[in-house]
Amino acid sequence: MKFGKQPAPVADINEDALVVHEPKKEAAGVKAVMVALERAVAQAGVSRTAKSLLRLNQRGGFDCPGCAWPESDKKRKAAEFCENGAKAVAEDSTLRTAGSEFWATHSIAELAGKTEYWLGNQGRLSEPVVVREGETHYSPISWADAFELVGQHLRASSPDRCVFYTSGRTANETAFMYQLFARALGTNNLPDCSNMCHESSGSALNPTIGIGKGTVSLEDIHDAELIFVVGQNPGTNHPRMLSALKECKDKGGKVVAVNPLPEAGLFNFRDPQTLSGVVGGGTPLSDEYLQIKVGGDLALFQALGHLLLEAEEQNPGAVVDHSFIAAQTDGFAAYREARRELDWEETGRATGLSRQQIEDVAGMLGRSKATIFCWALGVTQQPHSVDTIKEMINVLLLQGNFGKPGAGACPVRGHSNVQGDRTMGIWEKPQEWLLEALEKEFGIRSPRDHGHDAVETMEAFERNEVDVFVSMGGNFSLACSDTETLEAGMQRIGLTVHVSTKPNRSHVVHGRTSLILPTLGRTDKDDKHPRGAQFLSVEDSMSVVHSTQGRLQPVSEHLLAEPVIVARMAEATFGSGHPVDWKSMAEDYDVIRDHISRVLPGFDDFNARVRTKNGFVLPNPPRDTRSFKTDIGRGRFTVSPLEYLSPPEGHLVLQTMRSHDQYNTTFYGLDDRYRGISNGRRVILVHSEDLAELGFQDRDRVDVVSTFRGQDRRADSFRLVAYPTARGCAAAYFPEANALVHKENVARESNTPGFKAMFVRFVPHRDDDGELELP
Ligand SMILES: Nc1nc2c(c(=O)[nH]1)N[C@H]1C(S)=C(S)[C@@H](COP(=O)(O)OP(=O)(O)OC[C@H]3O[C@@H](n4cnc5c(=O)[nH]c(N)nc54)[C@H](O)[C@@H]3O)O[C@H]1N2
Ligand SMILES: Nc1nc2c(c(=O)[nH]1)N[C@H]1C(S)=C(S)[C@@H](COP(=O)(O)OP(=O)(O)OC[C@H]3O[C@@H](n4cnc5c(=O)[nH]c(N)nc54)[C@H](O)[C@@H]3O)O[C@H]1N2
Ligand SMILES: [Mo]
Repeated sequence: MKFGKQPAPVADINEDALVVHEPKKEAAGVKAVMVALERAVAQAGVSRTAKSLLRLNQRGGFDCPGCAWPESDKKRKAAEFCENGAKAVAEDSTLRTAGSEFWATHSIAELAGKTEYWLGNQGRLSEPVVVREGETHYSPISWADAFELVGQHLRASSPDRCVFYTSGRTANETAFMYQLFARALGTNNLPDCSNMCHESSGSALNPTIGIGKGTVSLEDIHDAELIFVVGQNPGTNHPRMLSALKECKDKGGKVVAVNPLPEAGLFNFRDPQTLSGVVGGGTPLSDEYLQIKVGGDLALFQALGHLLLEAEEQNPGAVVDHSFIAAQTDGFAAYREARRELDWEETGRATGLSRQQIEDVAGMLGRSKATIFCWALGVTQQPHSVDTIKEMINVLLLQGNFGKPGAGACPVRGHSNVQGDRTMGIWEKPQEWLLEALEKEFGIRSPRDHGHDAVETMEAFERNEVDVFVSMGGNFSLACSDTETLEAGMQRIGLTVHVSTKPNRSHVVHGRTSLILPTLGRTDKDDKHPRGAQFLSVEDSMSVVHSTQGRLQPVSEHLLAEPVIVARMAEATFGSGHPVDWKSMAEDYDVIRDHISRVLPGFDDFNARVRTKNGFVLPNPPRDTRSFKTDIGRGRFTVSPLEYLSPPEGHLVLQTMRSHDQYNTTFYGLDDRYRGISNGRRVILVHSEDLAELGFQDRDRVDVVSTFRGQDRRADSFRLVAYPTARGCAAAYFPEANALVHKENVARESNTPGFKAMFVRFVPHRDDDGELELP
């Protein structure tokens, strides 16, 4: 293939090169565009960059692999992209490749000593490779032999000992085939990244509003009178959301940010696509900033509910939407009773906020006739996350903020198709109707027992209850909690199969036999089919389903499309005569969509509607008809006891978050620009007064110990950095700190790891000789 010279390889991270600057107070601007273009050109060259960035999020182009924030269907800007979307595209379209030479040069033991930054930057995987028990290096294998190996292992095992993980970049059609494969085999072991992400949102929303998704459209964001942005860092993780917030502000709306960290994107946004954003001062975004303590949101929303009810009592009819509550909901009386009294002292301890601050925000809520709560991982990854989100729903129900313009619940999803994967049936706890529909459509027998979620998968590894682990994208060993336990478990599995685009840590802490199967990415052309080029579809955070089609020449001729890989794994496992026609689906994705249209509600006429200009919106009862399809047919108020995180003496509460230069476990670079941290990642951000109280200084090198129910976990050699976070709270990067998350530290009901709920203490770092290291 004639792509010219490969970009130069990268050096690994040198933590001693850490540089710390003042955090920024504004996001985006021209700098963002410059950084994005520079990175893209370095990885992919000028012509591929031009081709890919111009097709990004355009009609007939491909869906940004960055995040799940929707595109506007009214006006798409010529360059509907953000800095981090462009970086995600550069990652995908890079000209670097990691082929047989790479795997022959580096032993697995050597690769296990590299950071994720180095591994991912080796480039796109370009041919299938295998390592068998006793071997030290991966070596090439033909596709046919690779599939045969998968088939042999799956046939030799029993279905309940096989696990099929999905990362949320997987498109709808692939996801549908993949869950069908698992169920045809006989298991619901379908853990996914959602288990570690917004599972708490689904667990709270299904019983309260009857749907596990958000209830707003992009227009609602524009039209809202008041938007809360809770536990979310949109300037980095959903940069296009800033344009939507700006539009809301331009129309007179107000924004309240709730976050222990003063994230730049919450304060000021310079839209790089408008002149004023380039030369002017930008738009101030948040009208109120509540610097809450980590884990304090349940207390905050209980207090807000209390104050709204109090205001209603003083001025009946002014705040509470009684007719909506009477007609559409259940449980209001019990909720009102539970929120009648409030312990302000305890609320202060839990939130770190003053009564005045909370009253001011309650006043804004009381005056707003159309409110949206947006939230993300700051509220989904704590023991009481499900209760927190239910409490947010209580406050929305109280004012009737469903099914009217500018109002609703907006869990801002992560991976670009994580919501679609769930719609397609990637779930370890499938509902009966889905299993029946699959049986009717395909003549298979679907298993009824619930399968393993992500944390249960790790526990099953530990108990030697897994023979085969198939991973459709993702990087499970670093994404989940308790890294050491997880990696030890993963190495006991008989066969691990990774369908991937880039080398990652999970490839080098593999099962006894391990396959890496390279696949096409979002930007790649998928045209090796009897009926020509095929396209796929995705669903965004606001339930809009639309097509996605890459246009770039793949970097290697040995890549297969994901639906083809699933079909061939299934054929190798089931042999001929299986009731499902895998081959037709792999050859023509319309066949998959026809099946989907008969199995899943809301997908009638899928093939025609996905070809329309803006795709189509899935049914959403709270949004469409103000109705709630819960078991009682009504929206449900709930009562939760107050809960927050109280660390033992000498400990802080540690949250983990993303830098501005990473995509989950993939690192684009080493510049967390808005927070002012660059070149190093093993840092812990701590308030300067907490540092002083604990007897440490800025830049001290420490080992970190987390404690959970008397059991410690440890991660060595981090730098403490004085940072204006909320008191009593600390922050570190995901995934460096995942080793500190005890496997049993999870959210109740959703079983999501407590990635933002660790109790940690610091001990001065000792080097290998036991010498105390001087900072
Ligand atoms: N560029 C880029 N984009 C991404 C991703 C990426 O890695 N890079 N990842 C994608 C994925 S999969 C997801 S799920 C999303 C994640 O999007 P986010 O949820 O924005 O991700 P995090 O970096 O985990 O940031 C969590 C925020 O919550 C705050 N927080 C922590 N604890 C608390 C708390 O107790 N209360 C409150 N109120 N706030 C708290 C943190 O300070 C931080 O600002 O982004 C998606 N988009
Ligand atoms: N401490 C801590 N841990 C966390 C979180 C946190 O906030 N804190 N967040 C959690 C969340 S929200 C999530 S979503 C998970 C993420 O967990 P995962 O989804 O498992 O992880 P990623 O890092 O997104 O996966 C990256 C890998 O996906 C592969 N890949 C990329 N694009 C494609 C593609 O198009 N096809 C295929 N087949 N493979 C592809 C590449 O090989 C790359 O190495 O992590 C969770 N873990
Ligand atoms: Mo996520």
